[in-house]
Amino acid sequence: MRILIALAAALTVAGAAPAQAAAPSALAAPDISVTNVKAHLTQFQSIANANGGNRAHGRPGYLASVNWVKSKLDAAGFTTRVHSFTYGGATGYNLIADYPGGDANNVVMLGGHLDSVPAGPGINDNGTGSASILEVALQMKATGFRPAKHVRFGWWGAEERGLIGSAAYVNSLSSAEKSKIKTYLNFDMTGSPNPGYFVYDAVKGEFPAGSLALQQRLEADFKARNIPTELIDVGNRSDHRAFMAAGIPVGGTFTGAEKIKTAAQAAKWGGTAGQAFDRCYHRSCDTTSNINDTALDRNADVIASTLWAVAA
Ligand code: DPN
Ligand code: ZN
Repeated sequence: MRILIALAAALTVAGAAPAQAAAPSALAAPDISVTNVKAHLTQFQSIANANGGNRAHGRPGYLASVNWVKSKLDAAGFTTRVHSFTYGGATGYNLIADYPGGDANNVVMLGGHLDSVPAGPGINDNGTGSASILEVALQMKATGFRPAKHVRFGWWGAEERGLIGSAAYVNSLSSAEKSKIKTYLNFDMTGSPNPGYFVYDAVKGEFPAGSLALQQRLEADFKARNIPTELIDVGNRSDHRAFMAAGIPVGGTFTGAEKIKTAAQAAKWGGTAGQAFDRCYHRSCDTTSNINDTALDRNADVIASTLWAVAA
């Protein structure tokens, strides 16, 4: 028995040799805790409650959201900066956070909008994407991830006013800085209460070359978890637009907004046919009650596994 174990151990070591030769960045992505993501959503809800019920551009709940996310990232060792712009007579803010290290000429960027509409706290739209990329960022540090590429995160202001903050950020970059960004992944509404599992359609969206590989990566990461997906033509409806316009490959996931879930989609994903993916879209009821935990969890895990693969 002992000899067999020793032999098995020797075989295991021999078999493992190629894996050991792989870079540390090839380590498996962490399983993102939905409990942690939901704690961030609770924080956004508290910020809205303390600031007139919303986190909208030009309102105090927006800047409070920026400052809170920034404090979490600063504590984890990210290099953060607030990029200001003006829109509609108010100052807007993007939060940019760089994870130290990696090839500065080869940047992977993840982003989502942090503002809500004035009607409500914006927990699904887009507390979810904001909280999920925040937790993924914190787990990079917690797990000691050392990607070969440089990783940067963006939380965008004034998306709800017409994709203003992300456009201001991209327009603020020199052409040299833009050309260093090789990938932009967008996460806007990832916990819809009657969820679908959508991946941005690179072909129908006429995304820049390189985007199809990102679409396929996201699709594969859902498939690996046995989650069926559909492609969706998101057009110009979120912050990937400015990056697209700059020729940067883009991708993203989405769990649905005002559109109605079909019977075929309900058969595939569960939930309620004939009802919107998010009945509280842009309404005061977009609170912490307006979240499907499974969708939130699955998307957060896909964000992490895609980042670990793309930035490796
Ligand atoms: N951009 C979202 C909003 O803030 O209203 C809605 C949306 C997200 C639509 C992603 C399509 C795709
Ligand atoms: Zn919205």
